[in-house]
Amino acid sequence: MTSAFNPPVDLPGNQDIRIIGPRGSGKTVFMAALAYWPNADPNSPIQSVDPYDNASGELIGMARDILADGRQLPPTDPGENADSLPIYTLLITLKPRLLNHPIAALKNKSIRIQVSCREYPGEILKDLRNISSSSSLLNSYLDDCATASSLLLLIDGTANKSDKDYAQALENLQKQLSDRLSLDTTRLRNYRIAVVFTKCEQAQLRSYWKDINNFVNWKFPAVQTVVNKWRTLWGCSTNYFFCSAFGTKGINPQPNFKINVRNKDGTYGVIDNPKVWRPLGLVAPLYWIQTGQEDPRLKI
Ligand SMILES: Nc1nc2c(ncn2[C@@H]2O[C@H](COP(=O)(O)OP(=O)(O)O)[C@@H](O)[C@H]2O)c(=O)[nH]1
Ligand SMILES: [Mg+2]
Repeated sequence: MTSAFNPPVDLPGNQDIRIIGPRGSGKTVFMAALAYWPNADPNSPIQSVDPYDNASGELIGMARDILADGRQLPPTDPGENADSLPIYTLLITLKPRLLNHPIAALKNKSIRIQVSCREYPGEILKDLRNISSSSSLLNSYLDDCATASSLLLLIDGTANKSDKDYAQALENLQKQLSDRLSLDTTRLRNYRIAVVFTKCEQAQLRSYWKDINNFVNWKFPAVQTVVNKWRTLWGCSTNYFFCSAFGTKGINPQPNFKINVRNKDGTYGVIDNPKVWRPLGLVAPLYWIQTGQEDPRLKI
């Protein structure tokens, strides 16, 4: 909670983010875990995450009633068009870091960012791969996406053999957005793309926590090539992150996760012990999208 006597400094700019990723990559769980922010660590640099609107209040309900009850969320309904999907707006309050926010730090003030996110259904990645048969629904998502200022691309880090499929979809996404934004070079340059690998509490990702570039190079080389090309063509910023909405548990940390299914698309299951549920790395990509800066305290 923020103090009424020493209100936080609001960082400028309200990034309008679109969340894109295959079905089951963890998009809704990411947003729900962020909004709910269970078992906040008093030593964490993140002071609080607060809903700003009714839609994000509903996310908290989903997290509390479904995830914290050890169940899976239903898939997101594709909706009639992009405008029928909710935009979730959250306020994230952080303890300042002298290096990034010297004035706030010296005044002992918190800093606050406001992020607005709209999640697209995973099906659009499939539609993007077969763009020739493009539907009016896909076009409505692409038109909406072109109005945003940044992308949060969520990929299940445990997925196998999906690299080329994702890369193909992302290449087409880049081309479609380029067609829609081609005259606006400032917009292109200011675009920020965060590629976030979810479910990183899983054993096969743990050894890469400190070496994400090596991970991307090894596991998602085609995605890496497309993202590099995208950055060069637009002159925009791109970055990679790991996160886990479920986190770990115990002194010798183990995934706080009970597995139901593992297949080539990824890993699916439920929270093992909701009482100690504490997400990892959810704020780092949003902070980077908002400020263009990295805060090492937020990274895992
Ligand atoms: N192991 C693990 N599984 C997760 C995590 N986040 C999501 N999942 C799993 O992925 C499934 C799909 O997540 P969801 O957010 O509904 O996917 P969406 O289709 O991208 O919105 C969930 O039901 C969980 O089983 C995570 O942090 N760790
Ligand atoms: Mg969803």
